[in-house]
Amino acid sequence: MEAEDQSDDFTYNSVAIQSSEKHDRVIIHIDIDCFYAQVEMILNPSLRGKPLGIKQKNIVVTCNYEARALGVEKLMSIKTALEKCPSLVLANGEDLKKYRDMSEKIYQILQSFSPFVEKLGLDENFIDITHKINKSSETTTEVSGHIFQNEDEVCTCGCNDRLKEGSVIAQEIRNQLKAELGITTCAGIACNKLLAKLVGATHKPNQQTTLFPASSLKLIKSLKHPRNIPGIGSAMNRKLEALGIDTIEKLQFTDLFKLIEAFGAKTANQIQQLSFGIDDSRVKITDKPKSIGAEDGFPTIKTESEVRKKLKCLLDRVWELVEKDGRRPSQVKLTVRKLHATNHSVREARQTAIDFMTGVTSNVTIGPLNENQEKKVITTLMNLFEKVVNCDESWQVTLLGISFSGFPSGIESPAKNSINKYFTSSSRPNEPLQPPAKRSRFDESVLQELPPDIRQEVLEEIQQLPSSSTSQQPEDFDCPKGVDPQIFRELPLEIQNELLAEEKKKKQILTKKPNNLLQYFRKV
Ligand code: DGT
Ligand code: MG
Repeated sequence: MEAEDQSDDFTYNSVAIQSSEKHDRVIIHIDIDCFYAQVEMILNPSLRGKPLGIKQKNIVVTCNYEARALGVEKLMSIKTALEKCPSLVLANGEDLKKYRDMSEKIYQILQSFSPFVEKLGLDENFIDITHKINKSSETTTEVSGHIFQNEDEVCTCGCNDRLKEGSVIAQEIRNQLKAELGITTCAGIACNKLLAKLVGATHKPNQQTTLFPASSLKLIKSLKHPRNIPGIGSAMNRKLEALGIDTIEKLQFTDLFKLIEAFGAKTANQIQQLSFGIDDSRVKITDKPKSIGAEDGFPTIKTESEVRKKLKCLLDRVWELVEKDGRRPSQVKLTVRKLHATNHSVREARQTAIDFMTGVTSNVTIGPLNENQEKKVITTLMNLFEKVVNCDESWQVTLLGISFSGFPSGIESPAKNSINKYFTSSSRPNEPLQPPAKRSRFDESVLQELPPDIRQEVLEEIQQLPSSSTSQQPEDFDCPKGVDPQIFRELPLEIQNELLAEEKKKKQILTKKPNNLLQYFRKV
């Protein structure tokens, strides 16, 4: 396409593509300000007001805004950070537990505003509050916080009023997070996830910004380069650059067939839509993890008694997480990394059923392991160990991991499952807990209040919930090979996507199948 043709086509194309998108949703994206640093300052208020960096190995993974003002940046080496800011105070951020705990508390508060909360890594959440917007409201609400470059263009579908109301709810959510947890956040309010995330980052820290759909192209074009679109990771970006696509506008106007050749039809369509700010992926209710575990690496271990000792420490750590989760596992898995004489290491895992809580019904919340139960788990794990390592010969291991899975399905643990919690009627408190027919305990009146398309999706989701407590849930989710799923789940989403993109690339080389756009704005 000739350069001089582009502006006309741009108007035509963007209107054509935009008109295909409805503005009927109100989505809030919440991102915690300098997350790890805030947690450290909350736990140790004497750090407040000082430039603070959080270190993992030799990197400052994040820093507070005082440190940023003095030139420290996220992911800077400690050496450079200290050169920039000699007064930088460093806190060790290698134990993620405190961040995980705070993340969970944040999630609980968000869920009290809407059941439609999607957690991204530890510090980001999308909340769909469309069903909370008062459609009959005649009073014009003022926007709470900033408006992204509004030039009084008003869409006729009423979205501006809905988004204004959304901004008031976003402010309430952020106020509550501050009041209850002392944590400050940024929020973006828009009619889809992509735009909410992008607009939330335009005013930082501790601020919120609303985007009216008429300004969405301005926002997306302000990103300039396709790599700045969430969901376009480095692998995809390299491919785009190889095609000469190095601006958002070029991506918008590249012939779709050219993109299809490179990425496959689905991905090609999605990335071109994203380049116009269109994202119809819905807020996917975050489910409980399918497995809970931890791994520990070390120089070498050569005796069974050392293995036993390590497993005991690991079990203490992992069981604390299982207890917090509240569901009873029925499977345990042991992962071992063996070091061979040739100095190469191999990971192997074995899984088995555990019956150490026989007699406890699946609806009962679990507690700490007693001595007998602990012994039983360790014996089970040692049996698994002997399946992986031939203990009659000499051996060395450099990593051990324990993970529990096979949790009861959501339908059978209503108090713990977000969607169940929301839709379970509280009007029949004395009804005995019976194994329900699918959907039978969902409060139909709440369902009726939802917009029809969301209601349909929720109903489909409810139908898909597994109903057997004994069936073992699949362990795998989208996690690259060789990466600890627990750690992977907690990485920032951009990094998850990059790893997934690399993994996908490897698979494609093997299978020669077309590419797909990743997890980020996946339509479920
Ligand atoms: P913000 O949102 O700009 O105010 O600052 P943060 O610190 O909240 O940054 P964000 O939202 O990108 O990431 C959330 C937390 O995740 C951050 O506090 C530290 C951790 N994190 C971010 N990027 C990386 C990374 O590349 N590696 C590791 N290990 N952790 C990271
Ligand atoms: Mg953040």
